[in-house]
Amino acid sequence: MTTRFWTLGALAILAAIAGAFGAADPALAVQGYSEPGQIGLQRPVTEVARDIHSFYDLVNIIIIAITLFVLGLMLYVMVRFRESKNPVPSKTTHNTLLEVAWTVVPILILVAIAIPSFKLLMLQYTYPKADVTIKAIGNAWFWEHEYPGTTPEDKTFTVTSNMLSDEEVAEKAKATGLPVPRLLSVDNEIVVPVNKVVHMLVTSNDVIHNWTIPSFGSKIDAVPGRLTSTWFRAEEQGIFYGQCSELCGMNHAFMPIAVRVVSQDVYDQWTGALKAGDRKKAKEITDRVALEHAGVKSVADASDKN
Ligand SMILES: [Cu+2]
Repeated sequence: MTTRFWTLGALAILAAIAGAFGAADPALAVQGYSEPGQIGLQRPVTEVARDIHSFYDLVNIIIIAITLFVLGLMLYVMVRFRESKNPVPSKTTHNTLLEVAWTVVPILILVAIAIPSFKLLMLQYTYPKADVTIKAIGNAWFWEHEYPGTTPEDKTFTVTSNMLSDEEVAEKAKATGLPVPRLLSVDNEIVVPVNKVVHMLVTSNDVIHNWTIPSFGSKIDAVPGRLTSTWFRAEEQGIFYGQCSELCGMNHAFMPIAVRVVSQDVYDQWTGALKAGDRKKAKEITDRVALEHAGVKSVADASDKN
């Protein structure tokens, strides 16, 4: 009877937790940053990020099941074999069946974790052919992104992103009527085309930083004197944020990364403007797309909404 009670209780808790995982998704943010009160990880927009989420859920369910099973066993033993009810303890030392079971079952659990884990690693480290290659350079404390040209006419250009101060955030939010997340927004966003493979080559000018966009499932150390890399194929347009994820010094918390995912057409206009050295036009393009991504046609329209 006692065993049955604990089994049912454990199952009920597991079901509730599984329900919470499943139910968390629809309420999540439409943009690439975490919302106040959000449960779970940032919404994935790449295959790698989706696989990371499934793997995270799988491992969590296994961890919770093991923890509840062990808790149940301990409580059962404490009650069933307490001194007052069991004055003469058993002298049993070996039980072949039990010993085989507690060796084999953990092996099976590890195999069940290893298979999806290796599949995920394969996906993360098998680079599809690049449509766009960008070099990210970490600096204390801001990011530079270099878009290398492929021919002498195809000019290389660099986008330098600095975090917006609290005053700048307030100013921009007021001017555009759009959400401008604090500690994430930057002056110059980098732009990539939607549904295209982007190779991100990552390095640093000073100390170790880390380039990451959680919604892309990309995270890699930026090491001075070395080139590391990650790749992503964003399946949705919008703005996606990340923060330096390697403790790098005083302003570590203030060097965000902002990636704007746009159509190929807009991407070509933006790169065209920067190759021609017209930073003002490039900025106008990203400002215009920001309004479109927020579902408004113009600044006046955005102000109406507020
Ligand atoms: Cu850093």
